[in-house]
Amino acid sequence: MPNRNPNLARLKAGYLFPEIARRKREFEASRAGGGTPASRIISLGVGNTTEPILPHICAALEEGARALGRTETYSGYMDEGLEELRRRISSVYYGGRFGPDEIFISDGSKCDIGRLQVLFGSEARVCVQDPSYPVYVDGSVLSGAAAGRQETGGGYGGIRYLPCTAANGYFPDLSAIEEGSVIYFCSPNNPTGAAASAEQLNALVRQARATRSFIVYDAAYADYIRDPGLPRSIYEADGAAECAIEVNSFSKSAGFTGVRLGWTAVPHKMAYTDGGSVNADWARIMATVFNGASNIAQAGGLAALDGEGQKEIRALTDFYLGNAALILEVLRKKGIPCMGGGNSPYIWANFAPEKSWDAFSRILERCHVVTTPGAGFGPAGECFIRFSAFGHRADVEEACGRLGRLL
Ligand code: PL4
Repeated sequence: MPNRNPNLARLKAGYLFPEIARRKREFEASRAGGGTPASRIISLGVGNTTEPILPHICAALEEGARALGRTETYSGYMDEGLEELRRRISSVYYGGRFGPDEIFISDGSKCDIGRLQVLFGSEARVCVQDPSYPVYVDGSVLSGAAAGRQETGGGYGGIRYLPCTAANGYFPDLSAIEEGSVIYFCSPNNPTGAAASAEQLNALVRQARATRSFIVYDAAYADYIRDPGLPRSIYEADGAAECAIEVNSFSKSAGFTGVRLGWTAVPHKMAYTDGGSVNADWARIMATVFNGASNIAQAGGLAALDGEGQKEIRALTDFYLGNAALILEVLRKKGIPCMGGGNSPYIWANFAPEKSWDAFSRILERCHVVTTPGAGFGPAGECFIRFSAFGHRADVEEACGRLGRLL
């Protein structure tokens, strides 16, 4: 029988979010036998949208489904995605600077992050913000990036962690980036909520170019940016089109977490050391391992990018930011140092010296509120808790009341 892929053995522990769900189930089971009437568990844990898709975008999804039921409007595989959708993405997010063949439609940004490592192979030097969304590290480990290289400090078997802490304003020391690295960078950041400034992104791009590195920029929360001075895309930095891929999605902006639609921008200007085109390789990979996003989802995506759709995105993200403000307020009243929330749906709260999983358990047991332990996002997340602002308003208010009384 075949051997197990050794990269699977290199993964540390289970994937974060199923582990949280497991601990929640365990807690529910433990109190079920206790006989004490218990309040409902509320989740401020996983970043999963809760509010209905707004009417204009939802009507387009409905029409997209109906179109499949008529001969004259039926469509099958749409491997590369609707050209009009790719044009609108370029226009709305990138000022029209990219042609449709530089925008690749996908079934969500996580899926593309998982596929992107194929571009760089197992020899890639990977840098990640610490803390960061676990898929950058786990996806790289699965692709073998951690297999062939010795740890050179602060890393995870060849993956270099760039600490982002209060001491450095949640922006990493870029001098740690080695020649020829693949740098995963997320802004507004999950989990810290920090949104990088224009100066910071310019510095990141300068360093990437100086070290002949590539940036994989995750802009999944760009639509939460409210500060008009903050960049919404890596391509606002000079020279980024030569060194940066950007992933984004409709998940957190339009509520498409279950619909599944995203995109990746891969500019023609990006070239490897040997001059080969990154765009051509990405087109080849996508043509080989991906069969296109759902036609229905793309109909919804088109609507999300017109005037009415953009208003709905603004309203939906405003709603979640309203939740974030409530959570921030109660934590600050409790004297817990925290950040994020203003340009992001996440609040990053410092419970030091209490360890993350201990704080997670204490909040679950006392308040019946599920959170996400910061240690799950990397070593620099230890002693932090991430609160997600995705939830119905009544639930968030109830959770905030409990945090205020019981924490
Ligand atoms: C739980 C920085 C959430 N099961 O929906 P997608 O694939 O377009 O977006 C996924 C994604 C991409 N980039 C960043 C993200 O934070 C997310 C979603 N993260 C969270 O709570 O951190 C949902 C996590 C989901 C998962 O594993 O992704």
